[in-house]
Amino acid sequence: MSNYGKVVAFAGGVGGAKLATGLHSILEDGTLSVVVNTADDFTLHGLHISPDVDTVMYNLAGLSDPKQGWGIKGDTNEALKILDIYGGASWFKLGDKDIATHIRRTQRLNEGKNLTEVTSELSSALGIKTTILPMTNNEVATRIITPEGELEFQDYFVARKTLPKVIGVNFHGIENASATKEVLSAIEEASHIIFCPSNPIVSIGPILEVSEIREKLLNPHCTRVAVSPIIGGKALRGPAAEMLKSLNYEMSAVGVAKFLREFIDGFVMDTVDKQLKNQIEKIGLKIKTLPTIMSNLQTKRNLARQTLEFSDSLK
Ligand code: FO1
Repeated sequence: MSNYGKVVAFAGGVGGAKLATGLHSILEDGTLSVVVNTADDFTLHGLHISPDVDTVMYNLAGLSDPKQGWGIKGDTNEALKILDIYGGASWFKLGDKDIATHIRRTQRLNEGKNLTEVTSELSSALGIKTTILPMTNNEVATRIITPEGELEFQDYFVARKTLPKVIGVNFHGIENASATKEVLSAIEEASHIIFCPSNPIVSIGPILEVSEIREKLLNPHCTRVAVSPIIGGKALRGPAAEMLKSLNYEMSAVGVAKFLREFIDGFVMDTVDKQLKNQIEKIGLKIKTLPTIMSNLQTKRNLARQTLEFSDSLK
């Protein structure tokens, strides 16, 4: 194992969690911090749900449902069935085991702990040696602007299956969101910053909109590399490609590179996109083409190692 010093990864949901798992599995204990989007967080059944934090946490703990990428493997929906009988919301599939995480998180928040402290308690209890850091302890809520009006993120993403056309995106509360001291010191101490292949608009976007994080990234002291979530013009999962298009970016790795250009030095994209290399080099980024589909632990580890080697080569 080479020594990469301290590494910070930015991640949102499923794709981000996969590369975070690869990094977690090849780096020495305690050297990786994963800064996670919390703008998808919401309250349901009186419980504080942090979907992206949990997706990263379950993946790093080896507990994640391999098919969905989110939730806990082997989980059941018995509680939801009873909630449905009572007339409670059942559109957001909270598994029986998963509900324990939301109950405990909500309880500890109500007892006065902040989201960073509670996340640390939960992930330590699951035996995770990597630091999982919510991007902020303040409330931020992604709202999707559509022709029928503004939709809450999970309403758009899960209840409406990403079908409404996206006209714009708004991160409610972002102006008042402070970066935590834990996130700022992790960035200050990092030798490498890796942008995992998460939706650039609604997963990485909110992290970059936290002003103190943004400022730190714009005044870099280390190398910053992003991995494209768009392969051959499509996202493996979710609406990233369509969102880029509706916000006037190319619906390809080029659109992702342009969206992130001021925050990164290097860009990793899939080998199927190698013909886009010149276009991205023209915007001043160094490029590496690699197989980026992560279907098992070995491919997650390979992409993590090759991305860090590339980042190291940019020093
Ligand atoms: N995604 C879905 O597509 N349908 C669901 O019912 C759903 C439930 C769910 C429960 C807990 C959790 O942590 C995640 C869950 N997700 C579900 C995933 C989540 O909506 C997305 O992965 C993110 O918010 C987008 O990054």
